[in-house]
Amino acid sequence: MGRKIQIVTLSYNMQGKGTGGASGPGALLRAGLVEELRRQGHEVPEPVSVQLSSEEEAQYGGWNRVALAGGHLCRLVKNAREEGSFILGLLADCNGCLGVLGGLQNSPGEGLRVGLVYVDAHGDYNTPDTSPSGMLGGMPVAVAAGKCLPRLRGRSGMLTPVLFSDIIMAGMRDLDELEKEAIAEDKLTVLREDDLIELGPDLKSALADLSSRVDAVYVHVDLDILDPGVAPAAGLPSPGGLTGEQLGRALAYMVSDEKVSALSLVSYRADSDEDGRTLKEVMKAILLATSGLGGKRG
Ligand SMILES: [Mn+2]
Repeated sequence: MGRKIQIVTLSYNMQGKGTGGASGPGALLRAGLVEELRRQGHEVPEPVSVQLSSEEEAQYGGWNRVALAGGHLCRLVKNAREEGSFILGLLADCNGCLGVLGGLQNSPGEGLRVGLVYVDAHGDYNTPDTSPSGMLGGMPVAVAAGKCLPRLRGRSGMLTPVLFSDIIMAGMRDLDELEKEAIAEDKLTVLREDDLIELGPDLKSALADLSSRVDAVYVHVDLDILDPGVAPAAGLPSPGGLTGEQLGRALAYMVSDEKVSALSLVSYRADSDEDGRTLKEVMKAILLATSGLGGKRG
């Protein structure tokens, strides 16, 4: 039994359009993702893409471009939700999580309580005053949680921060010291890599608890959760991690919960995937994940 799946792409990042992680969405579509999803029995309309206007392109630069793109992403997600679609986001990087969260908070209706499952090798929980690098890409969960950069959060369409209690961090293996402290202080739910691989009891109970509290759940996946040994062209490579198959199985379990309304895969750097190995691994993960859509979890 299939679902209506709306693919939403975001091909902009801090470097501009279509390079690095922003090259991933187009490459996944060219590799036949839409056709594969239809073959699984899903109804898949033509993908929709974030497109900045020429005025926006002209002012595009710095962190503001992330906010502009986030606003567009929010509207695309909101529209697709109103049509009853499950959202499959193919996004340049983790900053895109803000626009997806915004779209879910706004639809259907508005002011929905949205939970976040954040699957990433990193915490992305730095604020400008804890970040060792100053990179915005290390902050999106902190922004979503209301700890910093409120303008960016608002421009991305978010009506309210995601509550600490409604955030699950899964599979982190590379954390900065102050970030680790903040995750503990804010009492975010943390799942280990093994919980994902084994679909362990902690994963199942954390998801069930979250799902029972919120109106909708967003599952965000930075593809650097994958082992760089099998997927070197994904995110910010860090030793360890999952195979595409392990990731796909964990995601299939998650999306079989009907509160899960959106799944994004981000930072596939197609332009450095010389042998196409990462593409294969990412496609495997996505198609395993979507095989979990449409059924009800027992
Ligand atoms: Mn990330």
